[in-house]
Amino acid sequence: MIVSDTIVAPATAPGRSAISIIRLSGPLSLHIAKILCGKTLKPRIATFGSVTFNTETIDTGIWIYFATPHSFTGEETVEFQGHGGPVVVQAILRITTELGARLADPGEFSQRAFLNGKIDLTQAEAISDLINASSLSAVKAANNSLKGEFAKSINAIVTELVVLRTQIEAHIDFPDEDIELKDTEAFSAALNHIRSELNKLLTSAHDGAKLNQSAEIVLIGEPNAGKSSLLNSLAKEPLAIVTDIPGTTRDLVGYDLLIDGLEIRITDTAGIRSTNDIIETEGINRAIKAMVTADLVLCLFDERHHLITDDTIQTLIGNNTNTPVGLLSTKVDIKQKPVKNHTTYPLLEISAKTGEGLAEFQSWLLEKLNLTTHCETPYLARERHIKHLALAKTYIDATNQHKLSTEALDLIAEDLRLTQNALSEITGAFTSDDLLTSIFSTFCIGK
Ligand SMILES: Nc1nc2c(ncn2[C@@H]2O[C@H](COP(=O)(O)OP(=O)(O)O)[C@@H](O)[C@H]2O)c(=O)[nH]1
Ligand SMILES: [Mg+2]
Repeated sequence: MIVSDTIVAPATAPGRSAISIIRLSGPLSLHIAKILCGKTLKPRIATFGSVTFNTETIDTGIWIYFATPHSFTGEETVEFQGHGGPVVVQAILRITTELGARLADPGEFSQRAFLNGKIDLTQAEAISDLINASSLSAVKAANNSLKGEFAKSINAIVTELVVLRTQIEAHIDFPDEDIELKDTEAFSAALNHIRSELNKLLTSAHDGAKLNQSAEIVLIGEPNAGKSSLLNSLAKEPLAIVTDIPGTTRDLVGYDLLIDGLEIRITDTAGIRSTNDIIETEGINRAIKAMVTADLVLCLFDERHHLITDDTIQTLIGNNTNTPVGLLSTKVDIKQKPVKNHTTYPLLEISAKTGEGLAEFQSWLLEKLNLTTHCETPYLARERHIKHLALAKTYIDATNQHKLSTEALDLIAEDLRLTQNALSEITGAFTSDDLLTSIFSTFCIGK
């Protein structure tokens, strides 16, 4: 157990809510809780009590004490579930810091859980991935990683590597001992097995990384094209002001659209046109900036007023973006005939007023974004994991360059060591001690 100071932080989101949870972790946690509630707290028992400091009661709620090491962080931990008012929460945080706690840094509870060996790095990352999951598939995959499935697959490969390294290093370090690589074929087979397991893991990590992606869509077009109406219709509430006065929308207005559990951020913007209005100009600049970082720009057109051509779209998006573009022909409810697509961009007809085309719009959107709502993958992987898995693959592949011979053992040993290091970086494990233990456990050291 790493001895550290006592940290405190609200565990619930800021703002007003029915309940908020404040969490203390570290050696002073129970001491601080006792001062505030004036009661003896028993581990894992919910105790009703107040937060009273200097005879003044700030809140009443439920106190729960988790004794070390049976807590999330492994340290002495206390949680207080109180009323969810920002002033109440701030007052409790201030009092606990007066009593010796320190405000926690972001992720510090999980970091302590990792440092105290309660979870490995992939599990710590999975906690954050679960919270930020943008689809049900991502939730499932993050839960698998949280259960330690990803680390288990990595550790299985590491175990195989350690066995091979033990054989090789023993031969290098104790050449006088009669330890030989008995069967080079078996050794090559073991290497091949590691290689294929690593390849499988890399493939599922690539799939898993896709789940970590979320998409951002920006609605642009001329004023009055129906951008804000579309946003409101998708959100089923009037988030953006809709009028028939051009230039109504100025600021960016966002909404997280859920399609089969997949979250897609849709941003309404100011209509793009020349204007002398300073505020509207700023709104247009924001729209242009949003286009650059978006995954898809949707150009909305009221076809009754404009023939849609590549030129008109280029005028709107200018040289501002390489982001893919799609076209939405709006107000289909008051159009005479179906729109003909004279452009090279994909086009869909919709009506924000009647909802026509909006169901199709959702699947069209997923297709244009190359997203799927049902991605079955065992793990939710991050770029960091892919980077280290790819590195591990490079090292294990490098062992292929050497013919298995006594002269090549040093080189193979080094490649295997680097492979293991790359994998251990993923789980955050410290490996050299493990390796020493493994090597000498097969020897009589007293000799
Ligand atoms: N008939 C019809 N009118 C619409 C539709 N969408 C928007 N409008 C009208 O078009 C005008 C401009 O809409 P708005 O959403 O503010 O356009 P924006 O400037 O692109 O955000 C408003 O009067 C809306 O009521 C639609 O699907 N059908
Ligand atoms: Mg608008």
